[in-house]
Amino acid sequence: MSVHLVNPSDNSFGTAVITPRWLFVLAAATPQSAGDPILVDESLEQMDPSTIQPGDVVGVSVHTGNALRGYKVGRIARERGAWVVYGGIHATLFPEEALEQGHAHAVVKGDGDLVWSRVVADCFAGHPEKVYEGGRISGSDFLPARWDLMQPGKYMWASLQTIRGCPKHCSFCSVWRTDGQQPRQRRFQSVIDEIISLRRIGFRFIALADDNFYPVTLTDLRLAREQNNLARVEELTAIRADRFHLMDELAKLPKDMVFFTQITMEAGEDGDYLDAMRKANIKGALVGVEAVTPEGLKAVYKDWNYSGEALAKQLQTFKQHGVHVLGSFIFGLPTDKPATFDATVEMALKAGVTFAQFVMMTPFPGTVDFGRWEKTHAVDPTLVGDVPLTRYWLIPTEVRPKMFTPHPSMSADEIRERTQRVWDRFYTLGAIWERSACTPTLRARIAFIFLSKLYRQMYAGTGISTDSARRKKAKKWARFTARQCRKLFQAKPMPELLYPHWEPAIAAAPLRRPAFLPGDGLTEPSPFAVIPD
Ligand code: B12
Ligand code: SF4
Repeated sequence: MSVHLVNPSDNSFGTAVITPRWLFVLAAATPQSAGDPILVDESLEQMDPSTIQPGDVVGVSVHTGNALRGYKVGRIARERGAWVVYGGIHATLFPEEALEQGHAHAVVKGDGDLVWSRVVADCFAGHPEKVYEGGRISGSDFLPARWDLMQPGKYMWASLQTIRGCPKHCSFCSVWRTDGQQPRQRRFQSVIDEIISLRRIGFRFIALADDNFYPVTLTDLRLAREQNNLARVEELTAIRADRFHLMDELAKLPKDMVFFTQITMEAGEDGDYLDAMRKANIKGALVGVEAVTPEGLKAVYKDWNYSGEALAKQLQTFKQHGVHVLGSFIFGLPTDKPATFDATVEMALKAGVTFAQFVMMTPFPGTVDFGRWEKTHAVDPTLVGDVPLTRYWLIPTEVRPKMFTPHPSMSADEIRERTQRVWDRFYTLGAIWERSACTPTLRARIAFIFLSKLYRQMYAGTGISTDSARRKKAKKWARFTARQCRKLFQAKPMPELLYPHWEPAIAAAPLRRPAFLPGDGLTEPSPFAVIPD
């Protein structure tokens, strides 16, 4: 009996930009008695149903965007006699739906790191529970991933998590509700060990798949001091100190490493933090700009963000400190007007952001926006076929609308077309070439151009376009570019790189080390050894 873990996707490119981290973390959480799990990432290639045998356990992860494909995977697996278990953000929010539509035997809500071994054991024993509460585990329980099970040569960037949760409460985001507002920091020793295991096998580009890499702002600290809340000051100071400690350790890693993370704009006020990021080789960050006007920011509960001239200045500060910005902008907010599109792209160009994404307002389940929108459909629900629009992820992709919430003055098509034009304008070859001047070598400049074009095709060309011919062309192009890009990201493996010796005094709990790579000639602890304090 085997354990299979499937990352569902309708689009298989043969190569992927970022590793789906859950796959390799759940692999680490799979009990040794079950043997090595079989990992299938459908963004590379589709699952082969014939590999599934009766009595196997098939774990499927679903977020809202891939739920429909995920449910199909589960149904196929169940037909073949396997135990089917769902997890991930969407299954956490809609366990009943996964049971019904995905023919699940069980659903895991929340974090899988600790609970998964029990689920597998229950399935093999023939009596899984319907719903398991994985909960929000503490940072010291985050598992390092089983990178030794990754298909070689398929991914450009590895992904790694240093923190979960976000103290903010943006209206379009579910993270603060599902992962919680209390930041849960992983122990830096465990982070560094895992990075070393990745560098050893030739990964030097790593995405820090964190909700918010800047959990404590200077304003948070100032307010706590002004309120004379000493306990809070102490708590915030400790979280902040831990971040700096992590960055100090990152700075000691091989100099060719490149990290990328997600952060709030307030970090722009914190020169010390940005400098530490730069020293730690965190060379880029996704910054949620969302809207360029005060009204737009208010609409998404993000009025602590800057707008206008101050916004351009704030974003430029990142660059001045050596941290490149991937600006993320949302279109389709009720406050948007036709002029907003040009104003946004002009702001993105003026602020000198290195990359930008322009996403269309989507009410994701678990968000404040979704709750409001769902209420408006309570009495007279709109149906597409027999599926309510408020369950849009269950509508077949060919007929699924591209926008769901009506805009007060623009049609969905107008917003989509204007958004497409904004992508086109930001990613003209001339504009990319100009931005690529930030790279040190010609090779890096070429990599930058390829990556910009790939990003544009993968996210805009295959996503917001309603024209199926254009979508098909974009997919073909993205597949080709992805292959070329991957080569540019390859690095020479460094099997000689040693794990640091961590002083037991620093370690508060047993430290799990990532699996070492067989044949690297180094005497290292056995895979997943628990190192005693
Ligand atoms: C890193 C990240 C990305 C990266 C990398 C994606 C990748 N290839 O991995 C990038 C930047 C590319 C990205 C893109 C997008 N993302 Co994103 N992303 C994240 C982020 C910050 C972390 C994900 C991660 O790797 N976590 C680390 C792993 C270990 O945690 P995990 O996936 O939650 O898995 C744990 C549990 O959920 C559970 N689990 C998960 N699967 C399973 C399966 C089983 C069987 C079991 C038992 C348990 C289990 O156990 C795991 C270990 O504890 C999350 C935020 C979040 N908190 O989830 C958003 C998030 C997943 N993204 C989100 C969105 C909306 C997007 C985009 C649509 C954004 C956009 N508009 O373009 C795109 C979609 C891309 C795509 N087609 O998939 C939303 C999803 C909302 C939803 N309801 O689906 C999230 C939740 C953020 C948010 N703001 O709300 N994303
Ligand atoms: S959008 Fe970013 S800042 Fe806002 S709640 Fe989500 S993770 Fe936090």
